[in-house]
Amino acid sequence: MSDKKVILSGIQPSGALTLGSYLGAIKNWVKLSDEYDCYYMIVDMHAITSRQEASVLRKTPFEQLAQYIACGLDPEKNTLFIQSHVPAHAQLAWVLNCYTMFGELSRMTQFKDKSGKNVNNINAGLFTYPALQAADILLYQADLVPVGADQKQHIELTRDIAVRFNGIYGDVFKLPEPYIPTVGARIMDLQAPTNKMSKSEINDGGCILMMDKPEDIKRLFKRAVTDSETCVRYDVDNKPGISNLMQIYSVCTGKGFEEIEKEFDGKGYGDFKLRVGEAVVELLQPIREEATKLLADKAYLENIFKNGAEKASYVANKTLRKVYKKVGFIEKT
Ligand code: ATP
Ligand code: LTN
Repeated sequence: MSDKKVILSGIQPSGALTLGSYLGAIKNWVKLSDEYDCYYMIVDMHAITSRQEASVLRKTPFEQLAQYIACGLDPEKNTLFIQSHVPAHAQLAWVLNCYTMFGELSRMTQFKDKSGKNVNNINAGLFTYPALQAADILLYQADLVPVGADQKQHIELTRDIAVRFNGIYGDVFKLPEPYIPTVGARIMDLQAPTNKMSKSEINDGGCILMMDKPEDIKRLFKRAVTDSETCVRYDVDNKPGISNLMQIYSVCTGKGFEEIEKEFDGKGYGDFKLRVGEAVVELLQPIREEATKLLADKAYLENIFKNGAEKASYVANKTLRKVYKKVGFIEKT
């Protein structure tokens, strides 16, 4: 194993990747991938906490992997794998469930959010979701977890669980830090800019998918909700639509908010929305083309999953063995 610091992160195959998944998470995965020893997962076990169509779940991970690679994650340098291919995730999750408090899980915003939206399927997996996420992270002794702002609370809980466990058994787990972008950590729905853009709740016209066609992307930006002023100015509370578009434009172009305000000074929202749409097309078009090519070679993708699971299992099992020993489980002979 290398002595580089370790990164781990994951995305659920609960739908097609969005501009939010890219700007909030994958962009940083790529940025950090040379410097760190990286594990990037497709968390299918987390995805089934909401009902998934099996025939779709059989395809989405391949699409997601093709997009990870097209974004710039080299499968030779990064360990790319499917969560359910590494049984240690489920095994450690069970143990950690026993070191995670009901009260802690009850306070998780994602649980409150998702259970509120889906009252007919408030299953136990949705409730204990953060214990599985903690297992994902702690198995690899990750230093850093690059995620969007919505996941900060889960990383904090992971640290609390690790501290509790280490307090009883000694230094078993490394304490991970979240790594959240300064701009783009919470991309909002284009039609409802006070809601997070989300792949499992596709609001009509509010969500940009990474594989959307250029003409569709431009059309959706043209229709994006703004406000009754005509001034491009950053003000999240009073101008959530414009502020969201400014965030998107800022991460796509590297320009700061003041520079953007100047660029569109005296111009209408129409011009601004057009430019944001074009900037997003410039960003996503090459990714879409590359992902489409990669997706045609299923055997290549399957092989990446196979190698990824092997590498990941090796590291994960080391931590799991240590945990089993510490809690007093008898070693299988
Ligand atoms: P779902 O709707 O299925 O719950 P999601 O669209 O919220 O999913 P996740 O799989 O939960 O996406 O998240 C993948 C990663 O992308 C996480 O690190 C998350 O914080 C980040 N992310 C997701 N949506 C956004 C967004 N709108 N803005 C910034 N980051 C985001
Ligand atoms: N809960 C995360 C996905 C996720 C994850 C992880 C992120 C599952 N396991 C481990 C970082 C590290 C989400 O984005 N909803």
